[in-house]
Amino acid sequence: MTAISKILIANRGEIALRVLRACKELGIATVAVHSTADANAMHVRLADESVCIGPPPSRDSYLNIHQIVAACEITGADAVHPGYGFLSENAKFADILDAHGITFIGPTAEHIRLMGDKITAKKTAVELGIPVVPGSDGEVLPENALEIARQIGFPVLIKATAGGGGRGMKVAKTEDELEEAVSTARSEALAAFGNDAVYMEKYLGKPRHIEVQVVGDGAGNAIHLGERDCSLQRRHQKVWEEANSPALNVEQRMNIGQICADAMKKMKYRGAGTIEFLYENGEFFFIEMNTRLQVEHPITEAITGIDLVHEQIRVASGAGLSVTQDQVVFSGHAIECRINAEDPRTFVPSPGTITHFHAPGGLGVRVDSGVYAGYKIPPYYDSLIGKLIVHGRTRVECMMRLRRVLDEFVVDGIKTTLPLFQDLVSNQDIANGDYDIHWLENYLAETSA
Ligand code: MV4
Repeated sequence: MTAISKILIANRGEIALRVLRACKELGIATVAVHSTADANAMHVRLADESVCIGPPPSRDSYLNIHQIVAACEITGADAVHPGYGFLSENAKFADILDAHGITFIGPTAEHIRLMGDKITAKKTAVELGIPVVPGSDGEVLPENALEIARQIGFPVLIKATAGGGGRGMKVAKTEDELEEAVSTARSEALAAFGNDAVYMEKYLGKPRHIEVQVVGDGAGNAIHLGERDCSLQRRHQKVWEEANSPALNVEQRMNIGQICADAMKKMKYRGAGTIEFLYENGEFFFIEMNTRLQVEHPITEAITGIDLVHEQIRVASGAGLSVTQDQVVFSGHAIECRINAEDPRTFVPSPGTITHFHAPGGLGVRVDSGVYAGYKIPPYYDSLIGKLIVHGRTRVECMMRLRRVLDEFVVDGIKTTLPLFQDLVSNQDIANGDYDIHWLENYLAETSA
């Protein structure tokens, strides 16, 4: 056991607040770090202590490892929670903290590296008994691409091994398109990630994106907390997520969940993780694993009652998980809407001052946000300003509640994506849970003026 008494939160915005709340509940002291642009941010105000770590650009502040380590030394923080984004999946950061005797609240650097490289991630998934998308065994070179593609069968998808999150992918529908797809994917991968290695998969045409939440204690015990359906996205940015997936029944949920939990036990995974699948015609295909807390974790918390950040802190300190798989009870349905400071049709960012802010309330409503009336949204960071999470006993009740809650939500002075959710909550396909990963982009194209 490595007791944790002070946590430095290496993040900003709603997730910094989210982590801070968990620390307070556990009686752990908190240190906020911030750029000069975030001096007035809520996470700074609510933390026990704060340290300014640099100028507005992320690379000089929230991504500046040396400044963050220095802030730990100055304040005597014994652990760091990285939130999501920024340094949350940076293996070098985990190594450096380790070398300084500071606990990284997350998996081992080795596991971060393993899953960061998409070819080794997929190989590992196969070894652990997780079903994967049919594809190349490893790297694909221009000279062997055609042979591999013929074995897989067209259409195929070329992906960057250093990629993830959809960057650097190219589809080849036929043999004629293959050579160009491979060479463009390789040069884009080199430019974006400094690594031109690519691999190949069977291209799935109309899948859903379903991900399984896992938590492990690093000593061979692990559980799953069900799945989230994140199919509603635009340009690889999730917009609306729900738990459970409207596409799965209890048996499918427990089956894929058990496969994931068993895999995490075998690898002795520590911390929270998400195993991402494409789901088509009743089958799951692993694509990637995220070794961090995710933006949409609150919908899992809503249906399980389990605080994922509490669990992360527990396992980081060696205290083990607070529940066994048998004690996990899934209850009802939850939906998260990501509220971005963006035009709801064009998604152009809309920074500026919030003049009025009223968050909705009532049974089954959670708002995670760091903004307030009078707050000026800086232009330097992600446009997520809050998350609305609604829970109901059934999906129908959840949707009815969401409609009511959206009417109550007021954010004035800037544009937000709230009007988009007003449209979605009244849409028939959404009501039926009948959507795939392309649904939202098609809907936006069809309904644009
Ligand atoms: C795919 C795919 C179809 N077939 N792989 C995009 C993000 C990255 N994590 C994987 N992605 C995809 N991989 C095969 N073999 C389609 C996508 C994809 C996608 C996946 C999840 C959510 C939204 C998406 C939007 C476009 C493409």
